[in-house]
Amino acid sequence: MAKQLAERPQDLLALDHYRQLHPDWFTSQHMLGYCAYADRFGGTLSGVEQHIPHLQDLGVTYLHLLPFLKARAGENDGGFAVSDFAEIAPALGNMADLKHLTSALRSAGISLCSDLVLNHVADDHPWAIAARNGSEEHRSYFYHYPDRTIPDQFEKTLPQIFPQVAPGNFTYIEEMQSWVWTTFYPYQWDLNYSNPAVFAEMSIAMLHLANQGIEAFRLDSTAFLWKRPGTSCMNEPEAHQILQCLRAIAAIVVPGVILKAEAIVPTRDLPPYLGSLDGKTKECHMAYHSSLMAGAWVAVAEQNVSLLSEVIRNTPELPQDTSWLNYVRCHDDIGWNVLRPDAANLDGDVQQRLSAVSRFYAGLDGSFASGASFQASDPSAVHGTVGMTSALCGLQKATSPEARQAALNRMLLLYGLSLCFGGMPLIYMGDEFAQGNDDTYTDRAAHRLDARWLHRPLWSEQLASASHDDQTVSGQFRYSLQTLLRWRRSLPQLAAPYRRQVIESNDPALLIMARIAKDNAMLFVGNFSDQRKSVVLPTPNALFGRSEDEQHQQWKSVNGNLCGDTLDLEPWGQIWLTQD
Ligand code: OTU
Repeated sequence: MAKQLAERPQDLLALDHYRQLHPDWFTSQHMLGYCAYADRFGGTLSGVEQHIPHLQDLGVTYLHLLPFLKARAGENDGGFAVSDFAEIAPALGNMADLKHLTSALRSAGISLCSDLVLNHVADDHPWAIAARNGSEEHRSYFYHYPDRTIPDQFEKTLPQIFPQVAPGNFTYIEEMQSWVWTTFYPYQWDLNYSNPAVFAEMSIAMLHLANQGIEAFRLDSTAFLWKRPGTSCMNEPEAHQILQCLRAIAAIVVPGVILKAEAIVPTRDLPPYLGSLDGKTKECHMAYHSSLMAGAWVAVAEQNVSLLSEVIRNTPELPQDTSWLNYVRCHDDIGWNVLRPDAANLDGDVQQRLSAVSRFYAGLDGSFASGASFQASDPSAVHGTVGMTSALCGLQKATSPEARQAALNRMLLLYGLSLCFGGMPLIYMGDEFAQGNDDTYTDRAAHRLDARWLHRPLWSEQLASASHDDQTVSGQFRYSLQTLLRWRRSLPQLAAPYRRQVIESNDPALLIMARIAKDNAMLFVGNFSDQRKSVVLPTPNALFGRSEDEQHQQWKSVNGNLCGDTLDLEPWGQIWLTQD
């Protein structure tokens, strides 16, 4: 730690100092994320730099570039099989390019977020090679078993992530005459955090990258860091302790850096990833809210907000200086199974309900969507969904102007919710100009077996330039999205710390969510249906539990039209309201 601190550049020390004085810097309504693969977005790290004006145009302040470190040759899970934490993937550039990129971004007000793949390394990482070559020291970096006894015991309670192309959680490695723990692909070897050397190595990897100007880390697969027989080996207490130690190290050496937990787990399992409410235990600064994301898609499929509202009601209050990471789509599949506990609180059969949603987005049962199913392990699991936002929202199948408008409205509705929810919203590359699926992935050997590549298209220069023309579909979407983005920036009620409340309405397709900053509230009203709706709003006084005799205030819609207390919403429409 001392060595890394001594090497920390002056400008980053200054940033550390500023952020220690403003520990809530990432929670404001001005923060906006953008997520892309470096190669799909800009070709190389320098190519990404060329896109800074595009990011600025959207108001982006945080760029998450998916793994750009040196990865395994051939199949490498989109870079999530890292073979060197201190080297850049040669096709993307080198460390000097990374430094250049981080400082160019910083000058543009954009923080660069890098993945830190904590749970595993590639089978050609020097640690794995040394283990194969007989180094006892390096064998102890991994979990390895001479026969199936212990693996079989664990398998009884372990989930499967890629059951069709990577069944099981262990891989037999000839040279080691052992079964090695591989939760994800067989070429991703799980790290053994019961060996302190592993934690030390990963801490150094983090600090070294932070010193190149990385300002945020997306801690990949955080749920899986500790193994305990008889459990799913997810969310174990020791996994949280590892994250807390990592946070402490970051706080000491690189306090300007934030940690984001990628834990795709049910809402009820999320709070510990953000530390304790009293602030005594600190863990990550941010966490993905995957149930909110999945719940919003359920509402669109079912034209019913019951499950989405339940997720919002179950969303815990945040500890100080922490925030949600909200998103509509990301590079992974939409996993429906995280919704099981929330759905179990409601009427109906959970399995049937989630399976129907999964079928809907695969384009079955007369649906407007053009997605596909992702692998599932057994009949008790529901298939995840792959596909770009625009395809899942029906743009691909739309043949009439009305159908196109409905698709665009659905996309905006999902983005609108993620902008209003509170936390940092993320735009997934291509969504800003309504880019569709990439059906060509099956032509590429390294991608063919993983359907998530359906929604990992190449940056489209053609759509990007079309999006400057509001006569095109891309332009129409971008123009509307940018309007929402502008509204959001102007509304301090939308900063992460303020509380939210779902307001019951008697229409199952209407979501009315209030964001309440002291005595100043805003309302997000979303129509999750293909029917026009008229909505009677509670008065602001009712929202604050005040008597109606008190000073009378009215809602006004953010785009300026006074509307009294009854609203008309077009199909899939949304209205944002503030107090007069
Ligand atoms: C994460 O994924 C990454 O986001 C994936 O892209 C990687 O494949 C994976 O880790 C391995 O590094 O388990 O807690 O599609 O949602 O694998 C997170 C399934 C994970 C992903 C899941 C996810």
